[in-house]
Amino acid sequence: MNYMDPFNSFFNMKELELEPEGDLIARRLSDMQGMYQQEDNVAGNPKIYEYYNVRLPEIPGHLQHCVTVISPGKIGKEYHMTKGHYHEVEETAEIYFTIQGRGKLVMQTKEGDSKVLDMEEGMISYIPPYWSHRTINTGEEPLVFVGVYPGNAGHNYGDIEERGMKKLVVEEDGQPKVIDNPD
Ligand code: S6P
Ligand code: ZN
Repeated sequence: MNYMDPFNSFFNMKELELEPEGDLIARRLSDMQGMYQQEDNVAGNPKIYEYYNVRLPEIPGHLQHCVTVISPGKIGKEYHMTKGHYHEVEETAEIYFTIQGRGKLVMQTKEGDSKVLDMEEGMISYIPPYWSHRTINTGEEPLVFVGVYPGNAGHNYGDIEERGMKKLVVEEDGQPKVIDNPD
């Protein structure tokens, strides 16, 4: 039997960096074209979020885990958010553990049901099989959370890239509000 050695990763809460780094993926506004309602007239190409994947085999039995950091800010009225995805293997679930900041977790099924959960320090959110998921930073500091999901889950971005999500999170009178997507 070829055993993998157990190992630790360390998330540096001051630098907001994973050690050792693993795979670091940064998403800027240009990586999310068409996902925000008002993306024109935004100065520059702001970094919206980044996430660190611990490198693991993409096979059943393993548990992928990664840390996402969404910077605070808005594009038009919409708060900074992730692209959102279904898992390629749709019957795989995920757990998000929020370690800093405040936000919303928007989920949707292919039948069109939507659910929105609050994210705040200490919250453990369960994303059951079949629900697509997107996270939104509604606070003034970085929103930081750990995601844990099956090794073979994979990611399907296409559906949300093409059709968006039914619920948007916008700022109204200084407060986050969940609204229906007008498109
Ligand atoms: C992976 C998990 C997260 C996201 C990350 C970025 O299954 O849900 O690690 O990958 O939050 O979001 P997205 O939608 O760009 O992958
Ligand atoms: Zn996921």
